[in-house]
Amino acid sequence: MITIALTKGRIEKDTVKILAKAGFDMSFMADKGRNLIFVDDKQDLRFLLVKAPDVATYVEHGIADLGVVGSDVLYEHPGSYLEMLDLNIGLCKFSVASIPSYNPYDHKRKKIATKYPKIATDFFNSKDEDVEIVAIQGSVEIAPVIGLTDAIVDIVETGNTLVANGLVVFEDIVRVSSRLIANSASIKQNPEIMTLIDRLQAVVGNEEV
Ligand code: PRT
Ligand code: MG
Repeated sequence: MITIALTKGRIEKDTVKILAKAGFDMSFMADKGRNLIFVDDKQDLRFLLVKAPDVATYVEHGIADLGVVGSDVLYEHPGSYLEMLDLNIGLCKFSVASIPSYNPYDHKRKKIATKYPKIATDFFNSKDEDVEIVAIQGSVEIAPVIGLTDAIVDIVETGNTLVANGLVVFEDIVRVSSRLIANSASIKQNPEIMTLIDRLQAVVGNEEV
């Protein structure tokens, strides 16, 4: 039995599509209801639907052999799992955004609101810019509007959320996509896991990252 932890939510559908394209019968997940564990004895597969940061936790502890999770989450929660494939889904980017009148050069020590303190800190440090991070749990977009911070670091996909809140992108930080991660002991113990990864790689068509 191979266990795969999937990020519940917006990247779930595309992940299931990739698995179906790779030849797995995913119909057992069609009627999800409130189920969080799906077992298919015929294909010897088990799926866990969990919150994004927990995907890495299940894989690290070897409860899941494989996991699918955004690179944003992996960056923020580094751990002892192997990154096997870029699945090229869940595409978005990290950007620095603020109100249009914001001038980055006005602020010697920038105050930045974000749900992603590590990526924000590393980005400004890499540019030798002095930064104060204000960790926010959500609705980050309002922070520069109401004057809590000078700008934000957040995920941007279509840009609609920024526009709706009167913000513009000042700088892009890095591309974000969903990755296939693996437990290293699982890979050594069960050769069928590598076979499964090869099948997924044939669908997404890229080299190991
Ligand atoms: O939202 P929730 O708390 O339920 O869970 P989550 O954020 O952990 O999961 P989910 O399903 O929202 O996101 C899962 C993964 O999808 C993330 O880890 C990213 O890798 C990827 N992804 C792709 C996105 C987006 N696109 C995205 N647009 N994650 C979040 N967003 C949010 C973003 O935070 C911002 O608020 O959408 C808003 C911006 O979208 P646009 O289109 O208006 O620019
Ligand atoms: Mg979300």
